[in-house]
Amino acid sequence: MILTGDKEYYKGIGAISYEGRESDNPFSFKYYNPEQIVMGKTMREHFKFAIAYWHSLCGQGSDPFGPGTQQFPWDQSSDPIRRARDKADAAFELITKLGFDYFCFHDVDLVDEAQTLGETEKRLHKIASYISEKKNESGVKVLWGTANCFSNPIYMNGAATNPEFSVVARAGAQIKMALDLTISLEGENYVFWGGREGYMSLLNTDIGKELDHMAQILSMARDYARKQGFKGTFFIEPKPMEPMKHQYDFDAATAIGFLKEYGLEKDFKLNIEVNHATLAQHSFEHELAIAANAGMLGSIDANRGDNQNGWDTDQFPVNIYEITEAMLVLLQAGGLKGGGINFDAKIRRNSTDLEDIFHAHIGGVDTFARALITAEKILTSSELISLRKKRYSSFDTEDGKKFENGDMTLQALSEIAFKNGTLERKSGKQELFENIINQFI
Ligand code: XLS
Ligand code: NI
Ligand code: NI
Repeated sequence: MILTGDKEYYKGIGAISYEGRESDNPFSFKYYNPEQIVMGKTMREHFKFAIAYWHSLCGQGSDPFGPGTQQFPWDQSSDPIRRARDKADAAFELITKLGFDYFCFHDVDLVDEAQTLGETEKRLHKIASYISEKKNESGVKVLWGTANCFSNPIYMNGAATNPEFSVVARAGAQIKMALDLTISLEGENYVFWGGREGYMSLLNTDIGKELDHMAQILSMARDYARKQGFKGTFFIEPKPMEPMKHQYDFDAATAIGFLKEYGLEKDFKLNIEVNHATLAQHSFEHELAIAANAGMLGSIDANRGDNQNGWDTDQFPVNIYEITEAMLVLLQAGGLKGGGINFDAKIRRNSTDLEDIFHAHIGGVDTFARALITAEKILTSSELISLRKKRYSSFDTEDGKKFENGDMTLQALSEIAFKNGTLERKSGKQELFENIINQFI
């Protein structure tokens, strides 16, 4: 069901539906068939696709060299509440035309921040009740909410990790409001992305204090939300840098270590973003695998970087090989723990037609769908898994098993090696594995 406000913003575009790969209609899905079953679940259930409010409805394409190139028709009124409602109308039109079930937002994406916290809170209440109505009418849900504790200049030295207590308190107030907002909109999860939680210079930074403070805020937020009845999962979104030179949630492994150190691992999982993985010099697949191995693969921010650029370009995903490898990890992990696929991606600055946001999402959705179908085939009809299992089969035998179970001393291990004498080499067969992926794409 398409939900428009008083005015239709994306004129001439109807509901996007599955037409199959033979279709030449650019406004159709070629691979994403929401009801198609893959590994026992519909694609719709696997993915839980979400639009990112900030990129799709707010970001007008500004960069360090010039202002935005978009002039959104919902961004015209001089009254902030009117503007926020118009934007919500556009958001729900976009979401329902795409056939998505979810969106993700920062507090200040929904309505502009006011001069005081009190005034901002009033504005948030107003827009939340408007959005609630639209949610009820359309059935669209909130995948996660979050607080933008990085844009306001007051956070230039950090939010939860600011050296100044009054700024930490302000961040706490903002996070509390964003939690209230997320809960009132029945958000399924809540995200922490620590854009300013890190440092520009170690010379003026006390890392120990800052990490303790960050953990303190996360624990307080968890306790508060749970008390309000929030049942969802909290996600940490790792990113190594940008805007800070170094961010504390550097990558999945670092964030997992941090959560365990501070006893937060029961309530928190990870939201893995493709371009953040590549900025950390990892592959997307690697970050997913590390999170999955810890039982913490919560959600995905879908986008891609650019091989020639070293920053977070947040392009829409198109790399079928990269996403196929990712879907292999996802399927083997048994899916995401509570989250979904949020398109934390933006169209290019020179993509200035309103319809471009549709092309972008259709491309991203189809890339994931095609990759999921391919991954299912690889898992169910190729030798990939059995070949990999075979590489480790020596641990299924008596001594190998004993070693794995911790029933062997170093002395005994050494005796086995002496007895074995000269060993034969065993190929890792990487090229064979790689060819299997190509065969099924
Ligand atoms: C920025 C992050 C941000 C988070 C939400 O790089 O991806 O958009 O997803 O604050
Ligand atoms: Ni993100
Ligand atoms: Ni990002």
